[in-house]
Amino acid sequence: MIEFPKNFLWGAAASAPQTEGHSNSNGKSPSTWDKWFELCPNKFHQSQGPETTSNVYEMYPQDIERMAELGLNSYRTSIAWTRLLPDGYTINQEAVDFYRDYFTTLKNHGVEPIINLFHFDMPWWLMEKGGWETRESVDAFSTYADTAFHLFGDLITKWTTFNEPIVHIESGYLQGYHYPAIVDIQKAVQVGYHTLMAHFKAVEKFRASGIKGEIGIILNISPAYARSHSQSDLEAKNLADLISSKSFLDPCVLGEIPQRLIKYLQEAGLTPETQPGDRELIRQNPVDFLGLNYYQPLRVKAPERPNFPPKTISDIFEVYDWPEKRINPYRGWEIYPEGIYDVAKMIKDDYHNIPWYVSENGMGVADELRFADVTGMIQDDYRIDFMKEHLVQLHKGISEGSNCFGYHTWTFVDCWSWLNGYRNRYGFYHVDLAHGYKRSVKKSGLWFKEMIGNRGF
Ligand code: BGP
Repeated sequence: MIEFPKNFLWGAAASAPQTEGHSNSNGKSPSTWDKWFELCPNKFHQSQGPETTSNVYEMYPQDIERMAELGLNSYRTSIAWTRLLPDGYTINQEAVDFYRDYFTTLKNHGVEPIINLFHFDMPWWLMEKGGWETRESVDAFSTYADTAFHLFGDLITKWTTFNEPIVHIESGYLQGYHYPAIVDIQKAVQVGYHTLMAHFKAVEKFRASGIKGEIGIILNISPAYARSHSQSDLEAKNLADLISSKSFLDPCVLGEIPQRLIKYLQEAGLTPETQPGDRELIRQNPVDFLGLNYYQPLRVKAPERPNFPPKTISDIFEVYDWPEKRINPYRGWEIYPEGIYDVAKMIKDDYHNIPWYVSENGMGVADELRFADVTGMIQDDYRIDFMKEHLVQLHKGISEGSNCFGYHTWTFVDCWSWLNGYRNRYGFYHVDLAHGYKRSVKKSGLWFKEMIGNRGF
């Protein structure tokens, strides 16, 4: 039996654009996702777009009852910037009423809301001006953040600024997965820098507001593991960690962008445009806590043909296909529970053991209805095994002193997944798109309930 601490947060995570639906109505303006879908629906799995997500906009009261029924004591979702401030400064009263009631209902059911401000959903009006490429985005985001703090600050005690900020940088400007889907390393660096500054401006606004509560950031941490102990593979591993993890972890927790990263960008001629006072802003606004999303490790090797200055990520490090890896074939991600222990240890040893929680962990599987039993319940034992294995490793990290205060899975009800639509399902509840988004609990949901009741298994 492994037992987790009392007051441990048990819950699930989601985001506004992936669950709410109603993305082109109720006063909301388009995000890049809404517009990209309108322009290129064929890019999206089965042409499933952001308008048709799980209809949480209407169904949140029943979903929250389901959360309470499973014993969740916390839930993370996001506010849609484009719903709250459709043009960037005018408040949409219908959005205020919706979010206030959503968050109040969560609290009334004993489910603490953890509220995030940006989950890949850049407003289209701002994207037309260059999005995170322009310094204007930093002020626009801090205006939005400040508005949210004042409108909902009496209901929320845990805020986060960004979910996985490295993803919109890499996916949008290096890998072609998110709008604008270009490959331009210079722009990627500038977008990254402005995102970072937007985070810090929002934290500064939060501190200035005097609102009670804590503020953090949610980062996807895929620890890098080198193919071999050769100097070039180890160098690739260090650069991978520097770019994908430390680029945000160090400034957000330690108050400084790593010197090694600054030097690397200088030598490559990739230094972003900055403003006087930026360094001080970073230094003075550390986060109170971290949310860390862990799905998979990052296996790396030295590039076959190193290229400096780099034009793409693979000029810096290449992904290594480890022959012994276990894989989730639906999502194509390696399953490596030990990684969560390494993350726990890293936070303890390198980030002064700041309070943190697992803000996402989970397994996306396609065609889950084939695993339904005679009653129709999906027997997702693979998901239970996945959670157990990760919880064992997390427990080990906590036993050795890592300051982890919770575990959230991705996700509660099946949700829409960007370009993959509803192909891979992650939820404790199946969502039947053909029958009014009807929810039905999976075996993993019942297992999670029992596990929460016992504080372990
Ligand atoms: C995380 C994102 C989520 C979610 C999840 C599952 O990186 O924060 O938004 O989508 O991954 O990934 P996917 O939906 O791509 O299968």
